[in-house]
Amino acid sequence: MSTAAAVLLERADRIAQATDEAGSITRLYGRPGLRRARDQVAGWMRAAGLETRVDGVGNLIGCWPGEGPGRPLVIGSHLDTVPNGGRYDGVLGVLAGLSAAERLAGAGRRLTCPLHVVAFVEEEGARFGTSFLGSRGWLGLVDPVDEGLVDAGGVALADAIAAFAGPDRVVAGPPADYIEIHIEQGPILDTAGVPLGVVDSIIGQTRAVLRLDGAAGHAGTVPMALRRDALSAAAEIVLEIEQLARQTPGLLATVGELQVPGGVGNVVPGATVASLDVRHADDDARRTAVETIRRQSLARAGRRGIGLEFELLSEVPATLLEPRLIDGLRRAAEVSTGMPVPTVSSGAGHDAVIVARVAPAGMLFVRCAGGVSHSPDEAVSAEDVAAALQTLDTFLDGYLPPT
Ligand code: HGY
Ligand code: MN
Ligand code: MN
Repeated sequence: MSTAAAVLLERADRIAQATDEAGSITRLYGRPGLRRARDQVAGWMRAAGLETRVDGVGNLIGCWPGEGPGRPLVIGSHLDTVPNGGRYDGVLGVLAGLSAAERLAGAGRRLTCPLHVVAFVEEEGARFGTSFLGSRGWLGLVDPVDEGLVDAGGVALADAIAAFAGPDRVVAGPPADYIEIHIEQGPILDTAGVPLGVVDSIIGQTRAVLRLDGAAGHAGTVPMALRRDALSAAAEIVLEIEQLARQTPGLLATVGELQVPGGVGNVVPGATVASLDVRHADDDARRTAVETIRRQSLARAGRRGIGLEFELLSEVPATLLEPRLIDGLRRAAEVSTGMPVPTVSSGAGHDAVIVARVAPAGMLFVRCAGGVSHSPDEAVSAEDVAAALQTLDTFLDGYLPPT
């Protein structure tokens, strides 16, 4: 399996070259870098003997037929990245599925059901703010609200979908089972000194945007007492959000983007736009925190005479994965590695949260160095990748026809 792991890592390096920004790994929905990555993976799928198609939002699906018809076993993850992201977030899962399909096809072996390897093309939500567009689109769950979204350049999501979609408008039905292999993106496995873990739950998340509307003015003539400085207000709000999260057990709240549209050094900021990402293992606690943030931010802006629009972009509930698949992956990992296989709750969101709405979903985590992710420093070892591939093959034995 070490050869297959080496091939996977070499392919991940090739995909890392498919980027929208030279010098970084940046593949946003609908952009040329993602198209190149999708084409590259499609080529490897076809070379392996899989039939490929691109669906109505642009996801790539590679199909290996089963002994019989029926709902497929799907192995999937995403090809898009955050800006300046890492080379394994999402890509590892797509390439692991491809690798397993390659071995089956190479041996002329078929599972009892079809095997589909799916490369989702929008999980991060980096361009339009709404996450899991790929897996939601794959299942026909894109709602009209999404399509009204526009990116920073004013391009409507509906237009971006039309330009990136394939000719195939078929929406996937619920798979028989869904498996996603993903780097842990956290320190648990690295700290425990083990290569693999299984995921039992994925915490819920809310994404929102706060738009503050103050008054632009000349930096040299508007007295401090008369200003309606939208950036100073946003700064207070960001610190208040951080304080709430620090004081609330289990709450994670992040303002990852803070923009001053058209901001320049000698103008009092008249407007700011802030992103908001709120997560908690308990949905009620998360929703309460979002409402507290909304109320506190409105009050804070109001005291400064500044308007605030608080727009909810997306909400994904905390998700429990399928016990049968958790056990199956754990057994396969224990057999393959002879090491303990911890059970991990994921703070990161994954396409599995969407697929779990309609089908049994399971996730296998792979150790990443220091738990670092969403960074060019993301790293996995060839040994751990080999362990994951061996685990996947062992797990797939359960889908082979009885001999
Ligand atoms: O934001 C997340 O949790 C995932 O990386 N999209
Ligand atoms: Mn990610
Ligand atoms: Mn990911």
